[in-house]
Amino acid sequence: PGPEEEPASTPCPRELRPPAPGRSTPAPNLPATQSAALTLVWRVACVQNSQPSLTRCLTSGDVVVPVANCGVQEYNSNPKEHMPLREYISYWLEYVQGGCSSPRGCLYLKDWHLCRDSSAEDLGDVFTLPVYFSSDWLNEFWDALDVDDYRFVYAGPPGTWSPFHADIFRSFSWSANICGRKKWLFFPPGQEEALRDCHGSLPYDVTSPKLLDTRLHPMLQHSSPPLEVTQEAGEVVFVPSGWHHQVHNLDDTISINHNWVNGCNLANMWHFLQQELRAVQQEVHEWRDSMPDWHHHCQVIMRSCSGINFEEFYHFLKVIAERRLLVLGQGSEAAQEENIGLGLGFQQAAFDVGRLAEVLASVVTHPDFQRVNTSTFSPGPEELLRQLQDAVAATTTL
Ligand SMILES: O=C(O)CCC(=O)C(=O)O
Ligand SMILES: [Fe+2]
Repeated sequence: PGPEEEPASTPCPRELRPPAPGRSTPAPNLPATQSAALTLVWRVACVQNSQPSLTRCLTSGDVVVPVANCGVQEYNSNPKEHMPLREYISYWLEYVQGGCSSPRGCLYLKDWHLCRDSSAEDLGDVFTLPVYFSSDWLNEFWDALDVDDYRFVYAGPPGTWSPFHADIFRSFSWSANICGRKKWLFFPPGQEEALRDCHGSLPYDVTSPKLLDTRLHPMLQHSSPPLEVTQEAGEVVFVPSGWHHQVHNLDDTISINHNWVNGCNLANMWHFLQQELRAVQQEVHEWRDSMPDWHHHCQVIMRSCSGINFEEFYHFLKVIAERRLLVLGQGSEAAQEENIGLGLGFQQAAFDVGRLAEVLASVVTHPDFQRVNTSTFSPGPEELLRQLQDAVAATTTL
């Protein structure tokens, strides 16, 4: 769909249905917005709690933030630079005063790790996380290692936008608008295939008139228009796993965005990692027979392209699994009393262990995982799988 071809506006389900704690049936993997009580509570908490952190950062201005230039395409993304927040804010004012134009281009503060970079001891001092989003294994994993996080702040004037993409590791994301509105264009998993150009590449901008060129985009006639959602100020958008999307800020907009993996999309992540490895293996296929350690090199390349390899995926599973086994080992009452497991309780731990066991059972039988040297892993993959399966058997008999 190009600018002349206005995409059909499909009504968005205005009900937030991410996986709720303790549910054994996962919620549907569909986009949703929430604007009622949850958001109100969250907004109040966010505004109050952000006083000592976000506002302090905004006023201190010395903090250095990542800024993308939306007017310059670099592969299917935008080049980023780092600048003091103060400088970005004066750019922003100048851009708005100039009628949404600036000789410096269209700059977007994005992927700012406010929580990681903040001096706050406790995430709760930065903002309050709604319980619906609290089963968040990526952040739980990084917090346990105290290295990184997948919690971001985005801020930019009208006209700033994020190019077409699906989220890292096929994670969910959620996006909460502190102020301003965003227009989202969503494509269900698989529908991005019809948007590929004749070289097999996905588009950078799905609203570009270039997509109307049938020689360049021969499969476009088979595509459906995107699901279009306008996210109002104060609303939270749930971004389902594997849905490609493109996002445009319609106003001066500040949002908090988290990437998010848990028992409901863990299998999607594992599926994605297998696809990524296959893509790497195809790319370097011609050296398979002549290169010693070809399989190991594929894992190295995969890590640098996708951010993770099979060994690290096992480590991720292990960290979460050990924490859930601890909750189950304490018994339901003790776990609830002590509020271990991020306050999600015994039932959530039982659900998570079931999903971990399913995915780990597939990981240990994968031929490329069997090539990884696991002799120093503690516990080893088979042992961890046995512990998980025992825990599943014990919780299903309760
Ligand atoms: O708000 C944006 O510009 C992009 C957000 C996004 O892609 C996400 O939350 O997954
Ligand atoms: Fe995204």
